[in-house]
Amino acid sequence: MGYTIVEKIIKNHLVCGEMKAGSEIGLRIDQTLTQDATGTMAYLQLEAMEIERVKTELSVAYIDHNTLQSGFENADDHRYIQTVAKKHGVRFSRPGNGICHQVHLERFGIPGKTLIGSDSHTPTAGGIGMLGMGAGGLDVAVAMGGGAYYITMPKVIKVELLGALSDYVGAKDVILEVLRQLGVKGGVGAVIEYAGEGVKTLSVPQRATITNMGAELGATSSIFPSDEATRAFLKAQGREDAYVALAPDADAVYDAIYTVDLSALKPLAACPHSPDNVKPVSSLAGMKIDQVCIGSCTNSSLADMLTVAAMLKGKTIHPDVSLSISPGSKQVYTMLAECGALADMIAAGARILECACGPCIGMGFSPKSKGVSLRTFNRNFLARSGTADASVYLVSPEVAAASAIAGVFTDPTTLGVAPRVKLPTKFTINDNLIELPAEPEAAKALGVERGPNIKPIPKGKAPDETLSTKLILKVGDNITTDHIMPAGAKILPYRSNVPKLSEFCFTVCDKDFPERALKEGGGVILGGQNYGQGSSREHAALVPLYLGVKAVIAKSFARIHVANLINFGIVPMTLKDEGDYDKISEGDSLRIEGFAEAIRSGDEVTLVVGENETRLPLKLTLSQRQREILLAGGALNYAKSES
Ligand code: MIC
Ligand code: SF4
Repeated sequence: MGYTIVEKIIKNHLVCGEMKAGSEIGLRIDQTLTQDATGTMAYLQLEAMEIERVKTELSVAYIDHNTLQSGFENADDHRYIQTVAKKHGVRFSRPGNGICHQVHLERFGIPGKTLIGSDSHTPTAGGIGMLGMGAGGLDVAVAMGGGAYYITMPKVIKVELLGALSDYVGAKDVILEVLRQLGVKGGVGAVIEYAGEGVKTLSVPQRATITNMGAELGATSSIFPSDEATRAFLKAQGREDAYVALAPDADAVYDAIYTVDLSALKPLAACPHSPDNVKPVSSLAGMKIDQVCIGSCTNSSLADMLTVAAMLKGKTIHPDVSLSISPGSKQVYTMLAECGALADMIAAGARILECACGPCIGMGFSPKSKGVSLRTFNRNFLARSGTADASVYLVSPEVAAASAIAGVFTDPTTLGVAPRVKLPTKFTINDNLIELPAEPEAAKALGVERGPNIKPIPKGKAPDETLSTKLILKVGDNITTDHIMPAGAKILPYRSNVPKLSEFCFTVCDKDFPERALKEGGGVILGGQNYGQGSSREHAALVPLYLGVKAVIAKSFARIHVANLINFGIVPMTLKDEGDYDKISEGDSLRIEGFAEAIRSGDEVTLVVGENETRLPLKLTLSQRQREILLAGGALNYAKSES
């Protein structure tokens, strides 16, 4: 039986476990990346584990998220990351160099290698045939120290692409179509492997748009073959030597197969407040809009920007629309300036932002009250834009540009012939904003700068023999990490300050939660399906830990979040019978006898609820390694006890 691309890469990097779907495997990690909003924690953990020098082939620390410096906090964090990176062997991508995933694709991604990043959109690298996975900062720190990264051996889902895209239909529409077919839980436990004749019609940046938003399917990763288009991209980046061909064996077996006919696709939009709430743009045409934002790690490549510039050229955006454009990297920005496209954008009235995450993570550009905002981004979760009652639609750059001009939702296929954008055979290369680490000997003498915003990381405790506590919060299905630990310009500066950050925990759902949790001395949270989907932010586990949360019970969990919970000693349990969800109410007393014992070796516990002592079975789905981490009170304690 032949191998899929995913299996080939896993086989080459397997350090332990069996390649059997569903069992835990450990992988050797070739490259890591961090960004600033999760990076401070990752490096604090690297220091706590006393890792002097990273052991990966390449590790890069990017500054791209917290770039709105309205106080000292973000600047202090940037400086901490810069100095800690220099000392420990990590390259440092300075603010202004661009969004981590875009820059990594351009300058560092290598087909066939493994990459983990403290950011859920790390699978962007799948566009170049790399197995990129999002992970919590602690797991990234462990990988930097040469440790394995543990995942559940994924299923492999094939998405067969047929035909070629027509005018004004983009890569964004491909992934929106996949999201429409599979939904935000459709990729859980799987890697999506793209195949078929349509693949060769897509460039690497287009492929990266598709793999980027695989995160929104809940997938472990997404990947494209490495072929002549990959070679051409690498060559244009002056890195042809990094090219290797990658294709599945002819007799590779997939767990499921979906098909997307590129030639039949029409422009699509993900409607509020979920990336899988997909409708044809034609059905929304004419709806008045207030704001358009173009950029983010999903759609900020040179080709995307040149297309937008060509559509805006000689036009003025509608008077009722505010348009922001953030190019994905310094390379893209520079090339837009060099060819004059930037001038066309400016002339049309676009508000040009720096090359960073910006509005995507709520760093400015929040829409007006009840505003309708069209964004080329990847997430439209409730309140993520910073305006809770805004309606955010996710669209392609083509739809975004057409609508910005018209002032209403516009299907660009009604505009006639699309502009033809010609991509350069050579990108402008200037890596002067990537700082190299110090040589090992010199590094020893270097200090690390820590601003007053950087507070110690809360530590987990070993579980009690009997868990006796209360249900302090009950939430529904598809709770995102943006609900658990909101981001945005006002909150992100406290990513290194867990006590302060805790004041915002779950406030999107329940503004009294932090106070109640502290008053109750912690407790248990109950969630529905896919609890913790979205970002890799380990703050969504660290902060509940700080507030005293001991366990989370849910119908099911999202992959990265459940790993983060375990890393910080919070016990994830699932309802054996999903119908039992209705039998537990907020405020109920909860008791689990033999709690620690079950973590040691059991697969099931009995939850005793309320005064009536209703008994409900819960499942513990844990590997031996995860059991040991939980018993140690989290991965940091575990790592210490191992060394
Ligand atoms: C996001 O898109 O939500 C983020 C911000 O990039 C996160 C990381 C974070 O919370 O810092 C992600 O996707 O992992
Ligand atoms: Fe940044 Fe947005 Fe991409 Fe997250 S999704 S890495 S915030 S651009």
